[in-house]
Amino acid sequence: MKKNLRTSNPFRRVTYISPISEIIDNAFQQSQAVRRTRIKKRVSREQKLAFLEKDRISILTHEFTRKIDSILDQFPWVEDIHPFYQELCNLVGSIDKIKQVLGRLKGISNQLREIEREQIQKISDTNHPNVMASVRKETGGRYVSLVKKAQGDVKYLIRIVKKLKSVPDFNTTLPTIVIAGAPNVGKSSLVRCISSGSPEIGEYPFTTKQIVFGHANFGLTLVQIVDTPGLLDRPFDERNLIERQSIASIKHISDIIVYMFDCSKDAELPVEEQNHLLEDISNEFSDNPTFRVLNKVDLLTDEQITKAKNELKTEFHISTMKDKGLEELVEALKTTVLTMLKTKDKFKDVAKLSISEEFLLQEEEDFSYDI
Ligand SMILES: Nc1nc2c(ncn2[C@@H]2O[C@H](COP(=O)(O)OP(=O)(O)OP(=O)(O)O)[C@@H](O)[C@H]2O)c(=O)[nH]1
Ligand SMILES: [Mg+2]
Repeated sequence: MKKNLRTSNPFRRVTYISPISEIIDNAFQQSQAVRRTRIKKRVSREQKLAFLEKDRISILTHEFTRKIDSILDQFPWVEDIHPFYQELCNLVGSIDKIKQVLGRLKGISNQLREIEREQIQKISDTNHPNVMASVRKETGGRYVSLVKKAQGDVKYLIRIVKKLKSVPDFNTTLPTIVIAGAPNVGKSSLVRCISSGSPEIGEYPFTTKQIVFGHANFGLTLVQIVDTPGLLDRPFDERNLIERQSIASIKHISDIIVYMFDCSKDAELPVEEQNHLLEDISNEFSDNPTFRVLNKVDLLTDEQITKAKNELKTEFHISTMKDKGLEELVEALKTTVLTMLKTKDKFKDVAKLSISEEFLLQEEEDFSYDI
């Protein structure tokens, strides 16, 4: 059951993609190692040579196709992967290009087998040892020039995997809370306070450069809490790759957004821009419930907090540093998650797994919202 719940990062199962130069070197080493071939009955010298050269060609073909097929087997079928990982593919490369590259590699693998058939026939058609040896050499030459055409393509796939392999796994059936906001507002600090995640916290902006997942036990279910890199208030086209990861997680994996404001004098982004950023996110990327949270209240006066309430419509006023207001925020998140478990179709499996009916009924009485 656990296995079904997990959507692992499909790029993690790519163990190794050999560069073309390595594929060539390895194939020739293997085929040159064939010095004699096993023939049971007594045959002429020419026939023995023919067997030997055919073996060398077969081993060469096997080594080339084995390595290229292994790339095709390991590389995820990009059309089937979760939209979140698809979007990340498009951030670091392009799904269309990946499909073209994989198609070309498949074509090369097929061509290698066709050439093998042709060349082996040529050896069968001759009795001259010199011709046999030159057919084998010619085969090697044709293979090398064919696979060299894929050099750039294979490098491209290696680059994509390198960039995407470190993206964490996530679980599509667990409720997911994405913590978003401008740089330095305290997103990572909040994730550390309320989940198992332990992202780095820094006094400087853009400390977080990659999405980090933490988990929290909300009693009824586990939830995923996602720390995201800070966003600036600017159009999508102008965003860098780091910011685009945040947007991808808001767009594809969030069920709830916690948007954090920093109104202290150290705020990285003016308050108006923080507010505008939130409007942009809500309009463009998400219909999900969004919690407006003012952090660092320990640095603010009561007047400043009231101003934020009025102007930014902040609903929660916390200090991750002084552990203020966190309980209220978590309780509100729990309530929203509970509603989602009961009403959203996508959580029906996790709901079955983690909630006993009895407990649900009891919870219904405790909470004052309509189903
Ligand atoms: N005074 C005060 N400082 C805080 C509070 N929460 C976080 N900070 C400080 O704010 C700075 C930024 O905190 P982070 O949690 O790294 O902020 P972030 O939003 O994850 O930053 P980026 O990853 O760079 O976008 C750190 O120096 C924290 O110690 C708070 O409630 N009060
Ligand atoms: Mg951070």
